[in-house]
Amino acid sequence: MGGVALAGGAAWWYLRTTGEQHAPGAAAGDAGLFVNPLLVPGASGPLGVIDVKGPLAMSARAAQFPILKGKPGRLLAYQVEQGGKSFVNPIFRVQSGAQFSARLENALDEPTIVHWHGLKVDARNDAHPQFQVAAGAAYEYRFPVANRAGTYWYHPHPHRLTAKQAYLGLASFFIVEDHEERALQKALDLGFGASDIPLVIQDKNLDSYGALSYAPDDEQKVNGYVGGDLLVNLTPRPRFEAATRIYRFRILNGSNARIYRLAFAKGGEPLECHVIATDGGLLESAVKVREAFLSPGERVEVLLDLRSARVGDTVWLKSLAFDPMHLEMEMPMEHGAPAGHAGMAGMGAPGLADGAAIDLLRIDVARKLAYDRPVPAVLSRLAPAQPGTGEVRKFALERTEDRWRINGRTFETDEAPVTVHRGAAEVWELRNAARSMPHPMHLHGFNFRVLERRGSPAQQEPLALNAQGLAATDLGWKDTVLLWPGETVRIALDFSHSWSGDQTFLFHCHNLEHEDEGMMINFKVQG
Ligand SMILES: [Cu+2]
Repeated sequence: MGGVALAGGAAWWYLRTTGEQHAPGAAAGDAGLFVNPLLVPGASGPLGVIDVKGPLAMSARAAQFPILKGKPGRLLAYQVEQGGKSFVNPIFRVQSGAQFSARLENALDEPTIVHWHGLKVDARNDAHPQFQVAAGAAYEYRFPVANRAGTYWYHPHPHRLTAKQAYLGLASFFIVEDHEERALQKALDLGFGASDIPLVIQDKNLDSYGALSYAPDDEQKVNGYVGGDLLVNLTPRPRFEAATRIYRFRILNGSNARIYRLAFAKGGEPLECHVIATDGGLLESAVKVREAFLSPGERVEVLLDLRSARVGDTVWLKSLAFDPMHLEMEMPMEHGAPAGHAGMAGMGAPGLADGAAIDLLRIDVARKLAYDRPVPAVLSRLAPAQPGTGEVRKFALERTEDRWRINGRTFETDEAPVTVHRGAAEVWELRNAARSMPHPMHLHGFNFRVLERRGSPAQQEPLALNAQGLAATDLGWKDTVLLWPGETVRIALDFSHSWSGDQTFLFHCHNLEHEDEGMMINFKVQG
């Protein structure tokens, strides 16, 4: 990489991690080590907020970022210089209906392209690998923000380099606002970065210099690359000081392959929270849950009610232990279950296996606040999902001949195995093989509704809220849906759009190693 240390902010980043201690992993039980102030969005610097009002100039480049105190950590980042301020992986905040335009300069030493994850854009703006930008070249994005309010995000999508570049740091949020969103902010007195906090959860492997290393072996390419160092907003073992009020957390799983079983807990007891939004924005009303699975690429927004907490209380955001279901290899059956699969799942991440219990964020209730805002009864006038009367198209997810495949296929840049008609309403039935792995399936260009989830494993089934088997994270508008081994999920899609000409988009697994290894197909929207 062409080494470019970012001017200005470095000293502040060192300050941020004062008191930081490094220990391998963040396995549950290291409570005393959570002393690093959580990085929250500010007016500049890493995850600084840019209220987008005009054309942007951004670059993808190598940057210095000491994730660990005193270590010259390096990563890849998006950088924007604007109004005398320097932004690293800036959070773009945009009003629904506004025009978005950005010039991407590729200052990496390999191709890249930005994918606006969840946004309804045409193919040219969507980061199909055919548009990827050579090292040293630039690309112009220009599109109207057609989405409703929601927590979207952006990350690289170059051919077979997505996993590496996203892992090395290229990712941030794209927040869309509209009148329903503003009403919620007003009702709950939310302030972005103060009481309305985006959290990107990523698992990395840091070397002794505090640098990220991405070197999956063949087995990690099959399973996905999981790391032993958990970061929330690039902060290891983070701590957040809260008041006695309602907080909104917009949680993004920005990991390459690790799934989280998210839960809040106080004194070892699970706490209820309210799910208010999923990938594509607000639900009609809040849904109380005690846990939720979040797979790579998915977002879930929750309200955590600390009104009745006491000063001195500590609440944890955790990932509870679960079965990672790495069943892709035939193994001897013992006691009716495949023997030892939970053990093999941890290879490559000593001490922090996929599915292990993890402490993610320590929330210390530090001050009393007079706050009496209730959770609004109605969040959004969200239309119910249509039952899905269109053509049913079937997609089989399985591993054959040593590759993860969609309907037997792996990715070919210039082939489109699926053609749909512009304006068509369709139902897609996604079926994950019994001997498989979890696959978070992501659709570009359009959002969808989840109609039903069948054949769920024992750890997913109790989360179902209705007869269709849907969990809270299946509600509302989605762009990524998790399929456990043995599950069949039906989604409803509407291929209406306002662009001219044929459009080719991607449908792929968001386990980024699976994606780069070819678990991806083109679909063409004709007309
Ligand atoms: Cu996959």
